[in-house]
Amino acid sequence: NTIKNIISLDCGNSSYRVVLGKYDGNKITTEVIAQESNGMNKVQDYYYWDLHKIFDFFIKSLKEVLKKVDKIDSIGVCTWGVDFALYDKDRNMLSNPLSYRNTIGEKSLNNLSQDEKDKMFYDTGILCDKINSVFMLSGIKEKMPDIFEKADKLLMIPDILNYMLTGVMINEPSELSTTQLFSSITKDISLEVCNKFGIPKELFNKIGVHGDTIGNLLPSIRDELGIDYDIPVILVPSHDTASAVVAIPSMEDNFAFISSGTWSLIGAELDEPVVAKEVLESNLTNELGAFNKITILKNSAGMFIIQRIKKEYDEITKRDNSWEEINNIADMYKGEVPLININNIRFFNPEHMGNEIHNYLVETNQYNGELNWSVVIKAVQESMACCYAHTIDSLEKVIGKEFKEIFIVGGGSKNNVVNELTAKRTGKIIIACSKESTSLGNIVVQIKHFEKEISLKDMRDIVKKSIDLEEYQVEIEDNSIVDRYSKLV
Ligand code: LFR
Repeated sequence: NTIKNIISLDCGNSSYRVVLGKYDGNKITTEVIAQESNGMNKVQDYYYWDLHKIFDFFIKSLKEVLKKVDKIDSIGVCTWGVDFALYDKDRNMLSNPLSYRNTIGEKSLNNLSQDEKDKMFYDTGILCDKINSVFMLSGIKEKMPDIFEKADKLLMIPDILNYMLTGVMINEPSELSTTQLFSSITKDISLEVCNKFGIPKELFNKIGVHGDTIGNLLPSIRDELGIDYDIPVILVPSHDTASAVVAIPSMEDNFAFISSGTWSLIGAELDEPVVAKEVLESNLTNELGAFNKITILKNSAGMFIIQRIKKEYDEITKRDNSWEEINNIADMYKGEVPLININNIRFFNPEHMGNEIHNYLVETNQYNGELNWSVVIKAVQESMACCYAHTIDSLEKVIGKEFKEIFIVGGGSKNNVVNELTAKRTGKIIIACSKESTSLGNIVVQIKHFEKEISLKDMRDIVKKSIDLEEYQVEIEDNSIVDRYSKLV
């Protein structure tokens, strides 16, 4: 068997990376070739992403890959959800993509009545959420009418990178489902939602099929890389959550997962969306996963809060503290566990996270005194685990299945304190998978280009052979803390 060298370009909110996967016909070994931190740039009133910089990094990293292997066999792109850029008729990007942490779209969401929000859910299977692209688009329409009027095509973040690589404009379906302009029920653009917000459906391109080739690397990029053969760019599930879920080595249907990164996506994989009142009431949403599967999940704040705290604490202590040190600080606190609703809007993008949490704890009489980092970090860790337990409980009710185990994937799966607390609060077996699950999922889907008959189950079988799992299991004694958390949300 010859080895296939498969590349994942994986771009998260906190960092982006290029991963080389070597597939030998049986399993995949992965190597992170290069990684850089990502972040929004604030210019005047808005937060933007710098896609050109990310693209440049990708090309440089491909050069690094070519120092290690003779040939690159294929490439796939995945990134975070909801953000996009608009292109004019001449295919020029009209503005750098805005970040979903802008508030520009909030007004059009706040203007909706509960009935209107419910209708949008019943049309699309997607819960109305302030970050969904439909609201950002309405905001652009109102606040940046020139841009909106010139817009001819809309590309989501991974679609932009695919376009930069191949010159082909296509929309990938799992990423599209984060817009709420696409229905997970009909698996097509929702005319109802487009019409409601005056968004022309013509903005969308052809919707791609997972495993198909989008196009080959542009000749100019081939020249720059110094190669004389075609490299196909494959359409993988390019929403990072969808790719990460592919890399869950469960042999069961409808398994539960937490995809842990900047965000925590707490959910289960299903064959069909559940479009019912209970889903709405539990704040769950039916996103599209790989190969038309559904990932029913809650989109919760994740490591973002603790990452912000670490940054603030690093600034005060004027050093780069390790995660272990951060965890040890929390351990120093021995009093009653303080809790915050991690999804409270206050913690979405505050000026100073530590102060915001501290103030909240003081206001809710859970703490008095000066800002105490032990208390703050402890509150976040415990509240995350409680949020997971609370959400898994509603998920079990909604889909009528009790889970024995929960798979954790993504960068956050290496936080053993949160993993252990999650085991304690849920009473389930927690199985931590790969830190690079998104890339692994991206890579394993590309195998379809070489082995047309491969199924999703076969892909998971390959993943299972390729990674080591770590299990956490803890006896629950008193779990009233989860009830205390449930009262906050
Ligand atoms: C995770 C993720 C979530 C999405 C959020 C914002 O990285 O893609 O699924 O809701 O980022 O885009």
